[in-house]
Amino acid sequence: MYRARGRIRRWQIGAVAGVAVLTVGVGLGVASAGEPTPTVSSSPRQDTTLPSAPAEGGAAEPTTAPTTVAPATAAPTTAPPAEEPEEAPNGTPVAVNGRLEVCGVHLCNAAGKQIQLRGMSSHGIQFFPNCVNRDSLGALRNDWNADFIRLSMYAQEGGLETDPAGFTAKINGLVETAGALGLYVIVDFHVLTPGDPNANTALAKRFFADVSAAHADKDNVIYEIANEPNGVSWDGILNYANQVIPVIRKNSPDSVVLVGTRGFSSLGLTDGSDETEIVDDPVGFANIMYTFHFYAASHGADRRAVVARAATKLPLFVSEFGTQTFTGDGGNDFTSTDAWLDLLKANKIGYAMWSVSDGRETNSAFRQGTCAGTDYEGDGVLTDSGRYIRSRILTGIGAR
Ligand code: IDC
Repeated sequence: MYRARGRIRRWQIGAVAGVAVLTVGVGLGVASAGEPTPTVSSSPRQDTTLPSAPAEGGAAEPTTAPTTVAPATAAPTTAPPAEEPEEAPNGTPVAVNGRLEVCGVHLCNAAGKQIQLRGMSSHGIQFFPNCVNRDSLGALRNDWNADFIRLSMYAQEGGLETDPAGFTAKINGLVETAGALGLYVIVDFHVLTPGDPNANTALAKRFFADVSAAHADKDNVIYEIANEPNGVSWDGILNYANQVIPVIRKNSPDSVVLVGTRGFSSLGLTDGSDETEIVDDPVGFANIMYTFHFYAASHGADRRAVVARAATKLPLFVSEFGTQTFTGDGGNDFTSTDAWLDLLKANKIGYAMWSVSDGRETNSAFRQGTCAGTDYEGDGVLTDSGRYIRSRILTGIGAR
């Protein structure tokens, strides 16, 4: 279990490079979705150091900048071997921030400080089974300075329903891999078609019972119970949430849970509604956040105004956005995306871009063919949207 060991200062990063961690190999040459062949290894592996701090506002500010990057061959000197596999590596997002909690309309770290988590969403795990692995997650952490990965487990379209045991094992392995790297994970139950999550309640209960049992005492797991409800009322979403959340909370009582909103997680806007239906009738559990999704070439200033207003009343999390139209393809609109990310930064709303994949659509952050290899670092493997979001996550200030 990857528990945070408390608040680690940025300048301590590098002191314990080369720790032994329990790693679960996944996505290594797995040819078809649903047939994961995780290999567990307890052999020490080198953990590279981080270039800078994780979640904005989360790390204690250093009094001195990190000075050295430990060589890849550095041996651990101070780490207690028996305990190390249970700890997030020093300086990583989970080590720095620990267990998260919803505080008012924000997300707070274990020290009670408001933080904005910045990360990436996978594409459908069944569509790109090889793109999320230790190498790509290592690049997200080390080379992008990302705080988390969202694992999109489609219910349909060749996803979970076709092989519940296999896909659940795959997700569990990836949660372990992310935890060993000190990354947070959003486990996304990706409902899309059909849009009424009540059509998938039994599958969701089983999935979340298994996943939350496997990771009950970890600090790094966030649960997203319904990606984009559509064609369903807020009452219908509440009905589903009231059945699924207790399943998760039975195993992991303090976990943060993200709830999809009406109209493809538009806070109801796509259906001609807005956030007031949620404010008037919120989910009746603690540590809940509501998701809002945008695709920057389709959604502009009018929706930003609603999000700015809703952010004063509801804990929001942008668990998915794109730089293109809602088709996930076509030209990128980086001007609109800039405006969105500035709004999210101003309100400390966490975000994940769709997607960690190497397909033909413009949402793919990696160039075609990247996921067949092991090299995910630098600009060279990235598409236009990939270069853009890496820069935004790295700086957090709008430069690119
Ligand atoms: C898209 C994928 C595309 C896939 C389609 C249907 O990019 O390859 O064929 O889903 O599975 C969403 C959804 C997300 C969509 C994405 C882009 O959450 O699954 O991915 N999008 O269309 N909501 C708005 C946009």
